[in-house]
Amino acid sequence: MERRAATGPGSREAIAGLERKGAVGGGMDQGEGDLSFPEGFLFGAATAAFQIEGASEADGKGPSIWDAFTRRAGSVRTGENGDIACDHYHRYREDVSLMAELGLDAYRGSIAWPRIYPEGRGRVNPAGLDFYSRLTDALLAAGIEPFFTLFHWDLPQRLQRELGGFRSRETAALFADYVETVVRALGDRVRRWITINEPWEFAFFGHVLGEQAPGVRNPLAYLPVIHNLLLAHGLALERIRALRPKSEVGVALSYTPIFPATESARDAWSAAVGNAFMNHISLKPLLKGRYPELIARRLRLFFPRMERGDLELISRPLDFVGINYYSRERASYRWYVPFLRSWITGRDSAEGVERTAMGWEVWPEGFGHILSVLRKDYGNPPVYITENGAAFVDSLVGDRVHDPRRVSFLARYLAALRRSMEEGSDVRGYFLWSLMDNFEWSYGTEKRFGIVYVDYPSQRRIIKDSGLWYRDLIRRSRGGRAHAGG
Ligand code: IFM
Repeated sequence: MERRAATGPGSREAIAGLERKGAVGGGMDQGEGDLSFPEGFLFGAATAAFQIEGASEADGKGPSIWDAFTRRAGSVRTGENGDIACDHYHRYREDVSLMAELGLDAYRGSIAWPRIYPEGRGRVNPAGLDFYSRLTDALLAAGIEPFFTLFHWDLPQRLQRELGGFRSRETAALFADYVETVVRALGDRVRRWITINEPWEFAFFGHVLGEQAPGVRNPLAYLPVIHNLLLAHGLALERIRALRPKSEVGVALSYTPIFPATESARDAWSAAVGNAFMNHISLKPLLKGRYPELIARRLRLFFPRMERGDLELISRPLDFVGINYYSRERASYRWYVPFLRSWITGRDSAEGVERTAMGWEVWPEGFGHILSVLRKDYGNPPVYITENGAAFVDSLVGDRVHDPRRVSFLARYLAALRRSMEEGSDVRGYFLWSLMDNFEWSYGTEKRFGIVYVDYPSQRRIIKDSGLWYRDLIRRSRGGRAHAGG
């Protein structure tokens, strides 16, 4: 059961007010602050290959760990798999037209490694490369800049079986080979690349909790997987720079600020551990060349063997940091949690907190918090918001999807982002998660994050009110100018 604040910007009253004012799906006055972004700021939307493409065996694609995982009984709440998803593989032209209708400057999609190397290494599948080449051309023809993520969790299953996936350093080296093949094929048209999406989620949900692919439950895998993913990033960045020196390369990291559950000193300490464990675990090695001290000390027994030069490679200068931001969580001291003594949850906070359909607290101020940490502790790097958005329960009524809660969410988060730019953060663009409803991992298609509704039985796409609102925001921000990207 979802809970919603009784008063305040996300309350029923406020949302009803927005609907009365006609702000939802039309006008711009959300009363949340300045929503005018500087010239050149990129407005985009994001997706990931496994979540939208379907066509899981088409044209020589090999199986990924997600194909294998979703076939295990009980792995996805709805019992679905990704065989069809949004059928984007066959409908990409229609989807690019939708992006153009929304006026996007840029699109963040991902490339499926097993479409390019069905076995993860060795034989290249030209049909896979051809798909992304056609997609790139369609985007460019529509004036939309492609930002491709090279690893958004769909590792070739064969590498999982033979090498243990990212538990092995060899997988990092193979990732760099795959990236080289992709950049050779697309680098004449694609300038900006995101190496890895959310190393923390991949390592923790996939290898500690086993709630996501590859479904491993082994806390000992956490640090090796994180380290090898960061290594994969560093090796890939080197290859991209060598092949295409003018490219811009970044990484997409989730950032979930952790706050103490109470005012006790112990909870404050637990929150510091929580932030180190979830957020600084990738930021710090990437931007400062070392792991957070709290983790390095407490989990020293569990670090993999590192080779000389690893951290240097991992911390090569990035062109931008991608931040995926949704919500905050809280930490309490628990003596019985091994090594960390910290219990982190997003679900225990006070009654009356506004939440999305994922149960995540709506906290727009998080942008201000994260960006101030990046300014103060990490030298204010150039940032793209590579994901932000919300799942709500949406329904198709006639030909419309009224989603005032998503409009209100976006208006408040974007206004908070705008404020942190005023405070000096170098934010260059924003990718809304997600362009369209899609396969939300172990939740299947039950959770809808899109600004475009997907009617799965017919695969019809319908732009939601939030999509119309975003289109208007982009138009107004552009003030009659052409796309910033493209
Ligand atoms: O759908 C995911 C995405 O793949 C990674 N970041 C969070 C999104 C919402 O859960």
